[in-house]
Amino acid sequence: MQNIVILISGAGSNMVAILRAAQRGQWEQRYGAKVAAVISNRADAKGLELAAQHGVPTQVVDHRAHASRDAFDHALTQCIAGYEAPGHPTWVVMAGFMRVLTPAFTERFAGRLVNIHPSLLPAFPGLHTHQRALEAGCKFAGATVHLVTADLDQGPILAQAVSPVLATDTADTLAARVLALEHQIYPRALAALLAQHAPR
Ligand code: NHR
Ligand code: GAR
Repeated sequence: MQNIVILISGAGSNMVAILRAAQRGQWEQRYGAKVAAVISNRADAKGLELAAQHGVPTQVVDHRAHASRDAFDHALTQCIAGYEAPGHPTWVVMAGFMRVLTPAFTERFAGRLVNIHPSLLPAFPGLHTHQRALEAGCKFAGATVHLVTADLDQGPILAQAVSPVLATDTADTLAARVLALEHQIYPRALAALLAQHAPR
């Protein structure tokens, strides 16, 4: 069995897209893969309720309860470790997860830690990507699925999707259009990873 642990901080719409794709695409049958848990660093994340509605166990690891980034990442690692099984790959899938992770964490899960970022990386790493793309006068924007390394938003690119920027766009309208693309490419990119590691 390949376990998937999804990390969220907020609405969880990418998480829902993944949960739906896993059901519809029969990930358990085809890849021996299952979403084992959803972990949020915020107790009030809307995505937690949605995960529960899908029958997925949820956990909260509150970053504010930890004195340092090291302490938070250690607690998060311990929580994820509860869903790891020896000899079975565990994927850690960041879906709107908003805490920068320490090198100790990214190395612990290297090659199995995936993120979706709302820009065409390497353009606009970090926060407020849509506003920055508008201010730069970009005619195209998009989203990137990438492996997470210690260097913020600079790990190997797995998939991208492109959207035109309209003259009438605000950061919100652009974000909504890009988000719809995220929901398409993230499950697809994950399925490709799972297929590569499926028992055969
Ligand atoms: N950590 C590492 N080491 N490498 C990456 O590539 C990471 C990462 C952690 C998160 C996601 C990223 C994004 O897709 C991500 C990639 C949060 C921030 C941030 O500055 C930046 C980039 C991303 C996520 N967070 C603030 C912080 O102090 C908190 C902001 C908030 O809570 O709203 O951690 O965009
Ligand atoms: C998504 O657009 C995701 O790419 C972005 O936040 C949104 C989360 O939405 N991620 C980041 O900005 C990471 N810093 P969701 O919670 O509905 O999936």
